[in-house]
Amino acid sequence: MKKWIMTLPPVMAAISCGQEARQAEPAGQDGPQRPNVVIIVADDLGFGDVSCYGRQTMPTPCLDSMARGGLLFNHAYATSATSSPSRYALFTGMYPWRADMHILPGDAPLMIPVDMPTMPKMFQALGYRTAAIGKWHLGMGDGHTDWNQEIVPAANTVGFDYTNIIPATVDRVPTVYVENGRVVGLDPEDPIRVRYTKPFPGEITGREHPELMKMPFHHGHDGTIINGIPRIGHMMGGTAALWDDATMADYFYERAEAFVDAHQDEPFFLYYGLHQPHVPRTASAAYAGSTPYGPRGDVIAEADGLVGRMMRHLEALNLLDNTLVIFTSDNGAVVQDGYEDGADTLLGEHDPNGGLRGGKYSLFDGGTHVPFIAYWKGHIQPGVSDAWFTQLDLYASLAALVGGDAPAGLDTENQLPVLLGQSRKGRRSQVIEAMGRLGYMQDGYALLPPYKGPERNETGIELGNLKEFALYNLAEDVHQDHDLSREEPRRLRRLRKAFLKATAGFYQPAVEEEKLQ
Ligand code: NG6
Ligand code: CA
Repeated sequence: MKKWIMTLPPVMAAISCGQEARQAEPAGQDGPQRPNVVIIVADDLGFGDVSCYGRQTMPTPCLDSMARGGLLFNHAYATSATSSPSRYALFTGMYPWRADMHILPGDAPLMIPVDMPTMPKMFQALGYRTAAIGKWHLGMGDGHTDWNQEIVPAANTVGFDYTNIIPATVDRVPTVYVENGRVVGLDPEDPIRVRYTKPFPGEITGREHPELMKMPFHHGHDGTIINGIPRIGHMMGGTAALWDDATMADYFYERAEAFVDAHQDEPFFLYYGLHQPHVPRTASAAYAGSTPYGPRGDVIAEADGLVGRMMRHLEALNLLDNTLVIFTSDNGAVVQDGYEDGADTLLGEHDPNGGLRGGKYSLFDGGTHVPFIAYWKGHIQPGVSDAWFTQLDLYASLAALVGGDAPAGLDTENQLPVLLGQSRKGRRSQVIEAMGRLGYMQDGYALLPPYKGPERNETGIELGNLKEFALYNLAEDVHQDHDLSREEPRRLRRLRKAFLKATAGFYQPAVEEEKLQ
């Protein structure tokens, strides 16, 4: 049985990122107290999609370089197997299921109340300049947004001085950039209308005009066709403001770099949400066709290149030893997520979830077990950590780092020594969430409660809807093949009790109550 302890692969001679992360010196006591913090979150990038985790099928030279100079986490988790809940937890330090978070449509209201404590507000309170650039997916406005006016409340109210974001996902309308609560490039003579209920009269949809699609849909995604790509939802107008899918990577990178440039002399916090490799996958000209994996591979190469560019830029500004850079993904990988882009047929030997069971949407480990690298030159000793770390803890951990405040009562815990590689004793337990279903992990074991529902969804991913409580030893059984619930009844009882306590009232039993005793 494959253990989940992995080592860094040797430097791949043939593939270079153009930047070799320098060896960090041991963490010093008198380092900067207010380092810049950059959190880069990829969208649907799997544990196996990053080659420093040991698989060479999908080369990611820049991430590998970052990992060689930083700390590579073997057991890092998102709270959720989809984007909106996962990002909610990252920013608020609260479990997303407490707020009934789910995948949001593009016209959803802002889901983080304006008076809620957040990680970016914590940075702001200390005088940091803060920005959110790229994928957002936490809603904006009050739920009755007029996209032609200033959007109130804007994403800025979460704690960002500057925002330049896409409202939801690349496959959802409105397909426009929103900068500080205003649609970028909007022509008032051509107002935008958005709705998710039904098509507008005269709208060109994928369902009615498949002949106009450059990228056909496989499931869902039969709404408005924009740039030849059918999306989820319905949109009219706003032609001048529509984003160009193929230049989105550069658009956001340039804003991220400009933000860093503008604030290089003061502490800054940058959340940079990469839109790759979420569907629809449309690589920029420099990466289109650059891998044998079709658009999915191309946009992973692109995302990797963007990380490399950012690292090189920080190095050029001489900021690497004063900037903690974190790279991770919002949830596990999915291959076929709604478009006919060849990702499934071109996969070959590549396993995007790196041997984990399930993937995006799943309660199995592939849903929430994500790539995670922490890099801080001179402060984080390069290496590999087997400690268990969750994105939920970034809020309290970073607050501890910079002397900020994470109020009591949040779910986030201070795990700074783990994040910095000074302790290998990670978090002991975490609730996981996948499409509204809850699971639990404790001391290297995963508990999957029974749930009604299909075994797989349209993506082909196993969702983890089991008939009875199942128990897996993640350390011994990476792929969760052996349910230990009968062999270890006492442990099962213990975890079930802890799970019910941790989720008090939120778990909806799918089996009769007496079976839970
Ligand atoms: C699903 C979409 C999927 C993706 C996902 C959100 C369909 C059939 N599927 O509803 O394509 O957009 O939502 O992904 O429409 S996430 O990573 O942002 O959570
Ligand atoms: Ca995602």
